[in-house]
Amino acid sequence: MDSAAFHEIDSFFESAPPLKDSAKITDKLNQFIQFDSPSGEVKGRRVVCVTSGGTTVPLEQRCVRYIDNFSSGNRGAASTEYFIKAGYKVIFLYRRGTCQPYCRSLPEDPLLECFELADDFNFQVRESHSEAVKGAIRDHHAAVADGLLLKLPFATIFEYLQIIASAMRTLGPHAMFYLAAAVSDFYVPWKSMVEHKIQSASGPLDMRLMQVPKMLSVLRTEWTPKAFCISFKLETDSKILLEKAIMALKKYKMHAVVANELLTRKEVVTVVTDNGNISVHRDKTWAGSDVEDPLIELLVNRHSTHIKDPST
Ligand code: PAZ
Repeated sequence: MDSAAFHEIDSFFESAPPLKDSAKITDKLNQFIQFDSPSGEVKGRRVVCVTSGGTTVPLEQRCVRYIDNFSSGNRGAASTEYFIKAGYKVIFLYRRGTCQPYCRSLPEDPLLECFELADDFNFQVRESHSEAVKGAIRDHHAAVADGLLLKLPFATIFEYLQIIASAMRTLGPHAMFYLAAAVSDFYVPWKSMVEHKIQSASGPLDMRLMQVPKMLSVLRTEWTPKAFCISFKLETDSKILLEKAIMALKKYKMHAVVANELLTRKEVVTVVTDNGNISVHRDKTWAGSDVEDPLIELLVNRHSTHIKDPST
């Protein structure tokens, strides 16, 4: 990376609003990494940082309006469940309000739809949702109690990149980064952002957005050179998808780039690597299947190879 790129990254962090609860987040990360499960099995486990959901770009410091990035968080939540099943500790860095691990089979408003009043004082789970609710509570509690799941929320691009920079510094060579979040490409620097709500009486809005500095190179080469890094590439135009993914693989020296199209992202993804591309499909013979199941299996195997020989 050239010095101009470092300078851009430094000025992004210097001009960002301070991360609320920064010390608490660092403490949580440290405790999570060092935690041994009651059964004593966790020590030396692999760790993955799964990012999920879209980052926002505030347009005002006292933010009323913002630009958003599409991502329901389903990919990140599903992948987290499969990583935990494969024995990983997962730092789930998610956009507030998006899909959560173990809650994918619950309805959109679980509190109101899964529960009913038994009488004036008590409530109970509706029979129709009892298996889904029991499963979600059991699996989620087990993952947290065993020290396998840490959830950290973000909303803005500033929070996302600041938390990721702290997570990087906590993790060692057995770590994986699985960067499924949809991250803003453009932003308004905090110092040039108006404080109060933009007024419509002033006529059409004319606004200049800066490019968010690309952090993937610095992640690979400076922050965690030994970690296994997977980034994602989303496009709506199938004609440019693979070309863009291959470009990202080479430019940012990723170990793999998962390429997906908006409309088919739940059915098929292409894992782009230096040794060729692999299409991963959802198993259509089973209604409850998802593409994250075979995808995580493939990436866990690749991570094992990387741990044995980090130069691969
Ligand atoms: O969150 P979701 O399940 O609705 O979608 C997942 C996804 C399409 C956001 C993800 O697979 C992805 O491609 N993330 C990177 C997006 C990007 O290119 O910025």
